Amino acid sequence: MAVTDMLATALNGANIAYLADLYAQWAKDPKSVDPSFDILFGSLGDDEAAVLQDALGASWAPRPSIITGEEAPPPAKGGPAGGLAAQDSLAIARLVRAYRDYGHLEATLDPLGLKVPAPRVELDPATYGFGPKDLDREVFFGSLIDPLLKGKTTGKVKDVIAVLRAVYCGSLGAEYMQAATAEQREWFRTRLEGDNWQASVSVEERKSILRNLTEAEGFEAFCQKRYVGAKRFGLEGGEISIPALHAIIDQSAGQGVQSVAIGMAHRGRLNTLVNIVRKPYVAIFNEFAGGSFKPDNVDGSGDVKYHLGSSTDVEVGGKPVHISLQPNPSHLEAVDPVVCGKVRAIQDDYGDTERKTAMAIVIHGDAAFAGQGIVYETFSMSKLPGYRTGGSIHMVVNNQVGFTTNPSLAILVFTARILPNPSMRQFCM
Ligand SMILES: Cc1ncc(C[n+]2csc(CCOP(=O)(O)OP(=O)(O)O)c2C)c(N)n1
Repeated sequence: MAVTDMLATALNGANIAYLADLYAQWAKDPKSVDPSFDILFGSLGDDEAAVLQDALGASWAPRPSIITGEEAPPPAKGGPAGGLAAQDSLAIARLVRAYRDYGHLEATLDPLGLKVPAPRVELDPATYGFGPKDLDREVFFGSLIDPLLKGKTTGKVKDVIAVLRAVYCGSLGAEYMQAATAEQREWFRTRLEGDNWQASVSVEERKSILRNLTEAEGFEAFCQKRYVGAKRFGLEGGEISIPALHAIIDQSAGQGVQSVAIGMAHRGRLNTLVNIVRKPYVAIFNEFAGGSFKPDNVDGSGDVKYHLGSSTDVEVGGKPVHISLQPNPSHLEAVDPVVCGKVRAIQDDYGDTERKTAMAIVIHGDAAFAGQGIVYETFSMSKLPGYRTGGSIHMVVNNQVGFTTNPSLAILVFTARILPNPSMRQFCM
């Protein structure tokens, strides 16, 4: 049986006392248990291991051994109770783990409400033995969800669920448990569950976001009214990407980035050009009228305004930063490796082996991201010594349209392409 299946079947409440005993034995000597349990315990995540550890009680407390049949000493005072409470603890650990794994699948990510996420059996408390009447029951969860419940070690099942839903099932979804290292997973977890990030936006920052958003929306509204019917690949619905780009550039400049190279296809390019790369409005509007702002910059003839690039020097927080948007042909995502290559060249030029002075921001359309193999090829190159750039920021602008592809079909293409194993596909979707 696969280790994951063993976990699912063996770690149920009825087995907790036996498993906790076996786990203690294994912790002392991994070879003293059946090899299948050696594999099982070795593969446990931090959450399950912590609960088994808690189920054992304090390390100094005398306790019975189910396995050796030794006489049971009196129950230890304080700490987690045995029996039913231990079953609850294990069940709540599995529920917490399920929210970290699958919570994003019930996140309300569609502002139009076209796609309402179906309830997942993994997130149903009943799956873990908590029926409607059990939700008010106090359970012991130790430090499992610190600091979500403000350092508490016990609480009601419904309160645990409420804080988990607030983090994982709101308008922000986070899928991170498949990250390769425990350090990466913990980085995401502490930020999502630890930081009070929803409240940490100051009034000044909110005003700045509103200003950037208004500029982005104002530009789209003006073009729509002034150039009716003109092909412009508007950013409608994705205007938030403009304040997001400002935030990313501000943050990066604060950490020493001197050059930001942006790559994107046509959607939102005009808005990015005026609001991020500061291309003069007059230039864009001249191009709408059929003119060319810098004819010498355009190779060949007849290239269109939503293919063109531009660059500028700005000051961010008192530091000079060069921002460039690379031109892109009609071929979606073709610019991705180009922008990463440019960043690498700048770093080499600066003699920057730490790869901290230049950074790529690659903006994708939702359908193009799912369908174009060049995206994955570019990701793969990030690990090659001759090509790595120290990390790029990838932003997917999901306007819920992919030409003739609707978003749910785009996701199918995406999962089928990169996750050929059906069980993993299930995990991702
Ligand atoms: C390589 C390539 N394949 C197909 C097309 C045709 N095409 C143009 S736009 C588009 C849909 C893009 O959808 P999405 O990535 O969601 O971007 P958006 O809808 O925001 O423009 C397609 C398939 C193309 N331009 N380039």
